[in-house]
Amino acid sequence: MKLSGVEIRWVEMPLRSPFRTSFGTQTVRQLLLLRAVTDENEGWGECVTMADPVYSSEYLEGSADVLRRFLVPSLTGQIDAIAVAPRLRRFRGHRMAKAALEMAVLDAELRARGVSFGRELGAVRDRVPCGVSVGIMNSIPELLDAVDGYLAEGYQRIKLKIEPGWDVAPVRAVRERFGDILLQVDANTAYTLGDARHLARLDPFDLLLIEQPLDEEELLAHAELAEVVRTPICLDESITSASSAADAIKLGACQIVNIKPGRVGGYLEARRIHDVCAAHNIPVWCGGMLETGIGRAANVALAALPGCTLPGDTSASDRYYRLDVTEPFVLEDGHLTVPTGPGLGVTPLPDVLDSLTVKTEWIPSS
Ligand code: NPG
Repeated sequence: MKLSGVEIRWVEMPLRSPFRTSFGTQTVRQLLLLRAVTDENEGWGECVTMADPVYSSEYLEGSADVLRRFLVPSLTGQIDAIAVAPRLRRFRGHRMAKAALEMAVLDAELRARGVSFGRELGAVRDRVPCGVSVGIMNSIPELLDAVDGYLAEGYQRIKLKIEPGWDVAPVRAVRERFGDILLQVDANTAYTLGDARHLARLDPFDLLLIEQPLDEEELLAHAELAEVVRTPICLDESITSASSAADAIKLGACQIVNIKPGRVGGYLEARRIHDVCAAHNIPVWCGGMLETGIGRAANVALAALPGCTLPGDTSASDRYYRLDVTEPFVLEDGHLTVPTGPGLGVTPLPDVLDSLTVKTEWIPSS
């Protein structure tokens, strides 16, 4: 396959309600959609970087810049998806930008071959149970209302965003009100090892896991924390590759892993992490980064792999957006259906995409 170039679209998607985490409040999701044009087919990719470098060091304009100046121009001559990561390896970091480019090439390739993402990645389910991530709220009654609504919609698991000052009380309130639901928390690195005893106060609430309590570089500290808290520790930000996953497991820094394809450089590396974890009996689940229907389609395929034994942050389109760029993903009986069409199995609706696009740029590959 030969890549002629990539069209980047800057897309702005208003959120239905503000989404607050320990790293800030989102009201609009700004992201990049990529359309790879090859001599065989076109493919779509989604770059999940945020506008500001607050979740990781990557940010939207940085991703656009590295795609324009280094990544896309490296994909000259014959190329297939498996060769994308090795070609881009000499450029350090920028995993979300690399993931988006590999995803677009993989989509083009799979569409040409008539194979779905799910089949290519090794999906074993035709639908996946879905969890929902609930942001930090202004008050406990507001939180309880939100959780009540999501449970009524059928979500199978609730994840509460926490930070110092918003942790034990909201968890207790949700547990007391809703009883024996699947419940977990996500700290997005908001704590230090000095908070270990405080975090152990979450133990009585039988959480599925506590996600990324400490800084992303603190693998050893996570292992020490695991000696103090009984709640299983899940890593997100710390896991950037199959090799870092293997290290974290060996060190005892995590008992569960959140896989986000953007964070780890693409769906092919995501599958390797899945395989490493499966080999060590470490459960994994598919994280989310407020994707459009494009990223969601691929995430749902990943979530259907055999080792994804916990519900993912694979919510329906209407959790975040009134208008998605594709046909919306709709929750049915707490599940989303894994697309079966070639490639992602979904494409952007041209008029909707145009209405959400604020800028477009063509980057030739040579
Ligand atoms: O359902 O897509 C979703 C969002 C799940 O909470 C969620 N994502 O820290 O995991 C996270 C958080 C996030 C969102 C991180 C956007 C980065 C960007």
